[in-house]
Amino acid sequence: MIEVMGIVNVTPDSFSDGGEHFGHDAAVAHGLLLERQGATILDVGGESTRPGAQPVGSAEELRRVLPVVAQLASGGSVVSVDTYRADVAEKAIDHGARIINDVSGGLADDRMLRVAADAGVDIAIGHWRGPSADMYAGADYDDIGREVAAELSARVDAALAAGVDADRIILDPGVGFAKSGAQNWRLLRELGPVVGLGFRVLVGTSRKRFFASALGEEPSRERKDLATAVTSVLAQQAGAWGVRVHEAAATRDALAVLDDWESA
Ligand code: PMM
Repeated sequence: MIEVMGIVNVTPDSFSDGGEHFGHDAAVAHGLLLERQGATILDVGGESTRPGAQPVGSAEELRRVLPVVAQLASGGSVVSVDTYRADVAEKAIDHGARIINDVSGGLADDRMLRVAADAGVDIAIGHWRGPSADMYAGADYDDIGREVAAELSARVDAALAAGVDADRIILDPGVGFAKSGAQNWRLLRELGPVVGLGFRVLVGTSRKRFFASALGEEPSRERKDLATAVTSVLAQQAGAWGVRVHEAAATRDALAVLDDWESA
């Protein structure tokens, strides 16, 4: 079965009642819940990278994520840090993170790939064409599967040149990053060129806006999680190594059904 990366957001919503300490405790508790549901990696992030989101700055990001990374890692969880800032990645690694999850693939901070190389950790390199605030400006493709693979391949070259070991590289097609709804669907159908690059492939569809074409404008979380579980199955069939999800139980169940289907 493929890896299930559970999303642990440490953003102001999780601080909304009871203050910061409560926010950190709630995030840790949520991470442990995701593990009980079957998550094998916990992805801790302190800044939203959704379209239109505004950056928070590294001091604030560190304040949000470090205590959560430290507590989950010291309890034995495999922790990744969802950041495009090299200093945040570096400090998170010092606090026990074992994977850098950079949606920009090192493009947002030119020190990132060296941080990954020096620390000898895994790095997930996302397909990215610019910051969240204006990412749709780059949503223009003729042959999306091949273009995304070619751009990821260029980031692989940069990572190798920075000294990252090839077997530390994970590639992510960046669903929702500089892609329209229809382009996301097309990319998921055309994961072959990305998988064909020969690295582990991580796919993040969870609760994303592109489900609106299937589910309508404001589906409930439950419906989005069911849709996410379906795309988790399809991603595994397409050759993915892992999926990144907000809710792990539905995806685990769906993957278990797929395992029985495939092994029968
Ligand atoms: N998407 C988001 C954030 N981090 N990381 C990876 N590796 N892949 C993704 O697709 C990805 C990510 C944005 O979605 P969220 O705000 O729901 O976490």
